[in-house]
Amino acid sequence: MWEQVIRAFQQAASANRASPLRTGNVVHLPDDAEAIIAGDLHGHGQNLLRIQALAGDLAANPRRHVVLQELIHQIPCQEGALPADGSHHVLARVVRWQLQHPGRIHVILGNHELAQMTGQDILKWGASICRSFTDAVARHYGDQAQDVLAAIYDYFGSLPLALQTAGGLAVVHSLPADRHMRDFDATVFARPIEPGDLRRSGAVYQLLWGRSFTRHAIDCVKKALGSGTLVLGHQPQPTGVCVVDYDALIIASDHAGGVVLKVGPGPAPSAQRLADQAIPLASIAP
Ligand SMILES: [Mn+2]
Repeated sequence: MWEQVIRAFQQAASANRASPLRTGNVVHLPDDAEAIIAGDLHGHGQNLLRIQALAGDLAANPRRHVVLQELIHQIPCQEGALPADGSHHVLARVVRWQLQHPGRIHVILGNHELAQMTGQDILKWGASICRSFTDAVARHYGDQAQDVLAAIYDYFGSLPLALQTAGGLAVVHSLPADRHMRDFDATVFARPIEPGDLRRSGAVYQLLWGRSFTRHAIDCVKKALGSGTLVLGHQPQPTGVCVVDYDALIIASDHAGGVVLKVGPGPAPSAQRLADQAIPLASIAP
């Protein structure tokens, strides 16, 4: 079983790196594509099933693509309630889905995958959620856990930073904080990622960890990507969706009130229009 899992992560990582839709660290969907776009998933297996149900038969719908982000780490909602993290199962299901439909399921990099693969810890209520993930992998894979983790981390390293539709709708996990805008290197979308980009002062770290979503940051990332509207994750959204400005919104897919977007070909809709048309995951039978 572990050999198959390792092989799946290796194959998916190779496919991510060699994707014909990818330029630099951005995936560009074809002109006629329709996209189902999810926010942070955080190991929510039921919501992954709902997204898969909404995506339906991808073989019979060749223009349909799916965009996912922040797959791992189940986040405790109160002190002392760190859940046993089953998110590696959700991750493995996504990777199998990717391999079943080459070039159709796109996962973009989130700060939780970055932290997990680089050993930068994330603490919640004083407990390490990165440790919780490795413990769960160790319990499940025993002696092979280190090899499985190495394959998972290589897969994380293969993930693009953003995805864009032909109409200029871009999906990116987060934006740099205002205090980093002066030194943020926006060429990171187009050039090879260096180890320094992943460290605290690096461009990938800044991009994925910022929380302020200011006008300045939105404009900077839109300009770097050449995009019209940004779909973001990262910030928890109790109602599933939050309009930041006319051209930026946040969605979340990691709880019972989460949503997804379904976007057709054509010019990127406004953030408000996308929010109005967001699909509650609870409305989809898994
Ligand atoms: Mn995040």
